[in-house]
Amino acid sequence: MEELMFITSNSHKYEEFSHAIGKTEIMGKHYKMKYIEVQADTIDLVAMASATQIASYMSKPFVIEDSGISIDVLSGFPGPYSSFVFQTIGNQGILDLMRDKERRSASFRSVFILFDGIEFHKFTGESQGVLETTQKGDMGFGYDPIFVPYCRDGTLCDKTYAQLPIELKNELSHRGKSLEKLIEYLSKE
Ligand code: ITT
Repeated sequence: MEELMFITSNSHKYEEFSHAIGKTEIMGKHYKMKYIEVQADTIDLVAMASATQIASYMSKPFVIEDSGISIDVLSGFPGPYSSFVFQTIGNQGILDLMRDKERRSASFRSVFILFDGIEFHKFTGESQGVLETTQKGDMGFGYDPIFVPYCRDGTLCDKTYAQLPIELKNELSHRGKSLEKLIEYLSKE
């Protein structure tokens, strides 16, 4: 199988991708590039618009991923604006917005788009969890220190994503789930 290019400026995302495909025959390649993201109301639309734009000048197969966190009590904020919000107010800003909020449920969504040279294919994953009241852990990236996921048995984990090594985060995470579907699809090809 040809190398599969993952176009992302985010090395952590690539590392998670790399771990997930590690046990398969898929060969990955990191194409580190920040492309201009179209702003849209959903993560799915942002992902598809970005892939379409890149495919207009890239004829080789590639994948891109768009992801974000949605906080229920804030009506889904920051959702597709997750990157901008992280760069501006960051985790402490989110914790400040959530101060005194009893309802702390949130979810991550990951959307991978595969361009196979002809067509686009979409693979999605979600993970539910709750927001911590303080930042915990130093692994991972972005909102990982404030997000406590649910474990496979349906109980709340006792750790944030930032306290889990990549293998464990991948078992539970939105990206782990979308990657599972991508890998299943590619393995059948
Ligand atoms: P790309 O070059 O792939 O676009 P990016 O980091 O800008 O890299 P996104 O546009 O998909 O990625 O932005 C998603 C933001 O949501 C990201 O910057 C993080 O702040 C946050 N995020 C997404 N997945 C996350 C995860 O697994 N853990 C923590 N934060 C995450």
